[in-house]
Amino acid sequence: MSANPQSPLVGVVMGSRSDWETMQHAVQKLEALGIAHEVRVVSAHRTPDVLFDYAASAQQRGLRAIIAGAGGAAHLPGMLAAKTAVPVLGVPVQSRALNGLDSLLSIVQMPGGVPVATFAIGQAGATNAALFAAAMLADGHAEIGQALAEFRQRQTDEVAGNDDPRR
Ligand code: RP5
Repeated sequence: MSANPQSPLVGVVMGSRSDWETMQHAVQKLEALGIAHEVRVVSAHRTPDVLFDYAASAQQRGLRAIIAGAGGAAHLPGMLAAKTAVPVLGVPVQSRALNGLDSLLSIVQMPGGVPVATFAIGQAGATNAALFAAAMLADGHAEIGQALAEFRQRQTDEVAGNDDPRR
């Protein structure tokens, strides 16, 4: 559940509670940028009916992006994309068996016609999915565009202000 009382613009879903360690980084970024969001565990394999209901109602509930993280045979992002026109941003969770290569390939190799925007494996992917959602929303939400611009400026300043690796 989102801490933000506004109607959620972004849904963050994951296939298992075990994905939270990765997906919390997407949520942290959404919170930092002041983007209203919700968080749910929705499993393509264990709760397929919940997945269908979630995807079928997403647009009408006002979601403008769904960030979906899953590991292993990671069907969740693709199945969501099959059932909603809301853009799906897929985050491959690092799996124990294959270090997330299985997750990455499961998410990125969608057949032509049902796109899932696929991000890096693990924390970087979760972070970037949230930043990408912010960029998508910036056009219609000036305050999100402003928060994103400020984040990027801080990031630039931090690197520029620490450019001698010996210090
Ligand atoms: C996937 O299986 C989940 O997305 C998770 O990454 C992986 C393992 O799930 P658990 O066995 O930890 O619940 O469905």
